[in-house]
Amino acid sequence: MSKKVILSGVQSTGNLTLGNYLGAIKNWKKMQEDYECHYMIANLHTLTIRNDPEKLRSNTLNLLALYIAAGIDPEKSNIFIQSQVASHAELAWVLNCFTYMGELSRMTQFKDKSTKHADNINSGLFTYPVLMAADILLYQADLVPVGEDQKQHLEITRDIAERFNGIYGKTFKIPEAYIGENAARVMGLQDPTSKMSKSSVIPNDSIFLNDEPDEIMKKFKKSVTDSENIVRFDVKEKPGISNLISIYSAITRKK
Ligand code: ATP
Ligand code: LTN
Repeated sequence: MSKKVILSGVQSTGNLTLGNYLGAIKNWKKMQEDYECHYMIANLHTLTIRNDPEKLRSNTLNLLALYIAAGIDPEKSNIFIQSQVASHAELAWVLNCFTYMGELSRMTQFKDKSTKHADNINSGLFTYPVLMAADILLYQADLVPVGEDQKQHLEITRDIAERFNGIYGKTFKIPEAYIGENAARVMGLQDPTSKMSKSSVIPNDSIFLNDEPDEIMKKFKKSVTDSENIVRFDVKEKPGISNLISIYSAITRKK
């Protein structure tokens, strides 16, 4: 029986965070043992924000090095740079013609990013999920390992594929999101109500994979908790403590 196909990617917007690692890349590593895996550096997706060309080039190669350092083995998995495979952008155009403005305007990432980059709400930011759908459908992927924040993008990918198949006959495999049970959504250490992200502008909010160990300890020690003198898991009432417990559990594999 042929192996199931996996495709995933990370935007080359900077250093990887602990959130990227626990939410996505840790699962990629496990999957490469049993599946046909394609792991992409999503550098076209980063064009939705303004980039310095030199910085983008070095971030792209940096991310490649981080994939390998995180255990993605180029002998077992296909690692590639999105912009070097022209069919991603080509299929994105075709799929754009099968995607409705209404469904794109419901995407929470679009809403978040257009608030953050209010001076540059370009149409790439709006059609971002269509390029992501092209990435996935091009490889006839069965499973897409991502963090929880990408679930909505997987749903729209399935809707686009089903719509296309409904009109022209079975063309695309309908992919499924693979979301790990632990740490699918790591929150910021300073603002535990929003997700930890590479592009966070809040100092000490994100742990980066290439932070020095004592810097990591300092960030954890400074993390925002609450005034109650008790450690208990309660995401609503105690988001800071609950986030620290989830991170601890994901790293030590203790439940
Ligand atoms: P940016 O800040 O540039 O938007 P990001 O840190 O949100 O970047 P992405 O490149 O958008 O990272 O995401 C790469 C992968 O990491 C995706 O699968 C995403 O779901 C996952 N991921 C990102 N942040 C987290 C998080 N805080 N917790 C769990 N998974 C995450
Ligand atoms: N949008 C994703 C990155 C990404 C991706 C993909 C993930 C681009 N193309 C295809 C999975 C499959 C994000 O994490 N922000």
